[in-house]
Amino acid sequence: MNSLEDPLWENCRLDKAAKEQLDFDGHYAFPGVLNHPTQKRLTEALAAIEDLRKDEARFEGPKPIHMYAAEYNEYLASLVAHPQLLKLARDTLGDDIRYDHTVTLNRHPGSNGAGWHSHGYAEDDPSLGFVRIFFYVNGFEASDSALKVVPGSHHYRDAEISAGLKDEDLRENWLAGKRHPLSGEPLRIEKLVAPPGTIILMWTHAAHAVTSRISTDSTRWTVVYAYRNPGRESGARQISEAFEANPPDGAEGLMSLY
Ligand SMILES: O=C(O)CCC(=O)C(=O)O
Ligand SMILES: [Fe+2]
Repeated sequence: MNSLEDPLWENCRLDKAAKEQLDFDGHYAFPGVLNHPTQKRLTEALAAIEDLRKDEARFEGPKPIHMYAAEYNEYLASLVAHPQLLKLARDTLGDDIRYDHTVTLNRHPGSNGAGWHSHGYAEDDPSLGFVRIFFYVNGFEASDSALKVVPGSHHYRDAEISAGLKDEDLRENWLAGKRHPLSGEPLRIEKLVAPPGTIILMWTHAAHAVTSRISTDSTRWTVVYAYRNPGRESGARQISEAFEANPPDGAEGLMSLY
């Protein structure tokens, strides 16, 4: 299935103001931009990944399946080099980029969410960026598998906000005394909402967490595509040798580590 010509959205552009906001806060949301055909195809692809995960050992490809999701689903693979997605990544990172991973983040009823953490890349070299582009296909409401952020936290480029902290622990152990380096305001926790079809860009060093899935009758369907400037090892990279050797259409030149 080659989907490179099907638009993902009509209007989702990281203009100068949006880029400045992304750089200031560490994240930037485009509420409800994914068009309906894309929402439908993504939901089907993400449900197919969940089906495969029920019997993961049976499959020969790389594991865990949800962290190599593009390698298990043609539609997800086709988006790696979708021109609209690549433009968004290049408007964020500049021209020289590499693909890093496609991870599904589906959250079933009762899922526990995730405590506070950040992710790493080139902590000592701010010229090397790493952006994660989340597709919140059916969105989320406040307090129902909602993404929480700390605007400005990415400026610290701290990859070691220890995984799993609760809000109180983050306040006591990491936020205490820290200020936004540009505004001087104390750092604080913010909870986001996302209508269906929302895309959120996030610099990888931003502190984030996810609340539990409260809904009892529906899964939150989400997938993240990550891109970075080449230059360092990437601990997050999930690309098998076979996938690198046989990349999706248009992704030639994006797959290598360096
Ligand atoms: O599930 C989410 O919304 C975010 C999960 C997360 O922490 C991540 O992908 O880094
Ligand atoms: Fe995370």
